[in-house]
Amino acid sequence: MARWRLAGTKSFSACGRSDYDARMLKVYGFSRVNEFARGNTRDLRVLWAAEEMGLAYEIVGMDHPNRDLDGDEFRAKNSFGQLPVIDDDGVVVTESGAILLYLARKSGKLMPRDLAGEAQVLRWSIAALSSVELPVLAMWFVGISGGRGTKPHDALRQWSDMRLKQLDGWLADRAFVATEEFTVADILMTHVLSAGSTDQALLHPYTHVRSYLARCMDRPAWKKTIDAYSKRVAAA
Ligand SMILES: N[C@@H](CCC(=O)N[C@@H](CS)C(=O)NCC(=O)O)C(=O)O
Repeated sequence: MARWRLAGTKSFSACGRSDYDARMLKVYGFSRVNEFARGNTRDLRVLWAAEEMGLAYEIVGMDHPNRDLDGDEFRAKNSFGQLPVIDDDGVVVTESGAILLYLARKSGKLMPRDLAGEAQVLRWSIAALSSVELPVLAMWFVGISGGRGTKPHDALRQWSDMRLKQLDGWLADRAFVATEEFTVADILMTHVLSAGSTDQALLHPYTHVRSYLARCMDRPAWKKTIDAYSKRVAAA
């Protein structure tokens, strides 16, 4: 149910049709990005969620090396100049976690409707983006900045390892991280754990984490999302 166009263009190229609907959900995602980031970018979280939810949406393709994210029009939507961003008939939301929670509430999918169930999804969405993503991303960043083998890098490895061990214990008797059903928290946790910025060697000791990842990534909606992304997004 996705259509796409490039930023700055007015008509859509899907099937050669021009069926513009200003009110349709717009997902700003990469159309071109550097080789390392391609396949790992956080717009995939939103695209995966939209696919799971069966939403009709249009992808506005942004060319990162062409500095599409630096333009005034885009900066007015996200002052950090980053993707993903959505524009849902004038409701602009940035931050992948906030976007997924917004779409879940709006669609009534991938999050229970009762307060207690919703609290578990909020809890594990924030855990994915703070308790887990923070140390693994910091470790990656220090590593690529020349810090591999240094004390700060070792400390970040220990911090990451501690969180993954704790997560492994939590997942020992659970199919999904927040509730008995797959939710947006699983999209966030799966993407954090599987992204190129997470050293995959860190996951080796943790069999529950690895089987959880395999279970989530085996979902048809993820396969469809990454397949379409791979065809659409060019490497720079
Ligand atoms: N906390 C943000 C991080 C977004 C982010 O890091 N986006 C990256 C792509 S994965 C980006 O747009 N990078 C381009 C840049 O910073 O120039 C989120 O979760 O949405």
